[in-house]
Amino acid sequence: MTPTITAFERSPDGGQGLARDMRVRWAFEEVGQPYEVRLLSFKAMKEPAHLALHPFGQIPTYEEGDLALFESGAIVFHIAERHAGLLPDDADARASAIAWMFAALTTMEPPIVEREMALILERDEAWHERRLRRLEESVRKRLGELSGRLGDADWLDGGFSAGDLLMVSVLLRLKGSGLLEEVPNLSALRRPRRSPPRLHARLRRPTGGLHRRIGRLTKAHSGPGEERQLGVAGGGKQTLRALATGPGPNSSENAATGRAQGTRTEQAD
Ligand SMILES: N[C@@H](CCC(=O)N[C@@H](CS)C(=O)NCC(=O)O)C(=O)O
Repeated sequence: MTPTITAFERSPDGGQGLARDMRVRWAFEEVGQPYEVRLLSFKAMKEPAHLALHPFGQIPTYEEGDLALFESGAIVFHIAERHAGLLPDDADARASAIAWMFAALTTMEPPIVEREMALILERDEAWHERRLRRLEESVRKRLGELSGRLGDADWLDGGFSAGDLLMVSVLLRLKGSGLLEEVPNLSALRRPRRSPPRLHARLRRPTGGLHRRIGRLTKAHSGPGEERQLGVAGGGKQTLRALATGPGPNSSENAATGRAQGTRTEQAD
């Protein structure tokens, strides 16, 4: 059965792909699992039908048969458990990758989101500048610590995992802040691409290409040619490459086969 997730009908980020459905879409793309997206208005998110799926009236949710999940981390974890490619088989390495998933969501994301919220909600307050500086220091501290641990490694702990995926999706929220660019091994937004790709390469590609691609997934689809499954044939890294740089020879983007993903129910965000 094809899982269905929910996403904003009209995303507050104007289609930059910063909402939390993006990490779930990315996980699906990595493992080559087709999925469908149901777009919701803010009103619909607070109505009983959606509250039955998500107690806090938010996105994303995940439905597959009788299973309904909420919390983007739990959804990515579920996908990673059901498919190869996002968590190592070795028990210790798997536990460590899961620790990085938690680190992304409970250590890195909160100060980043708090800063974002201050920018959105507190701009007119007399104390805004002072608080913003303090919040930015909290973000800088965490970025510095993360940077120290990553060092020169490709990924946070061994090979690419759901921990890296969530970490990147969280760090992307700093896009445009300038904070990420202060940390060379995390940002490298202007660095030449390295091979093999490092974590910062993932950061660069999503901001340059993946975001646009994800943004396209949430735009109104105008014709049958747009009804396609992105990247499913390519598998993990090829999928991301396909998403980031355009359809490659192995990408199913041109194949127009399989079920519609990013269906006609999706509208501009
Ligand atoms: N911890 C939750 C947070 C979910 C969340 O904050 N979703 C946002 C979109 S990124 C949302 O639905 N906001 C609308 C609202 O809270 O009313 C997760 O990771 O899924």
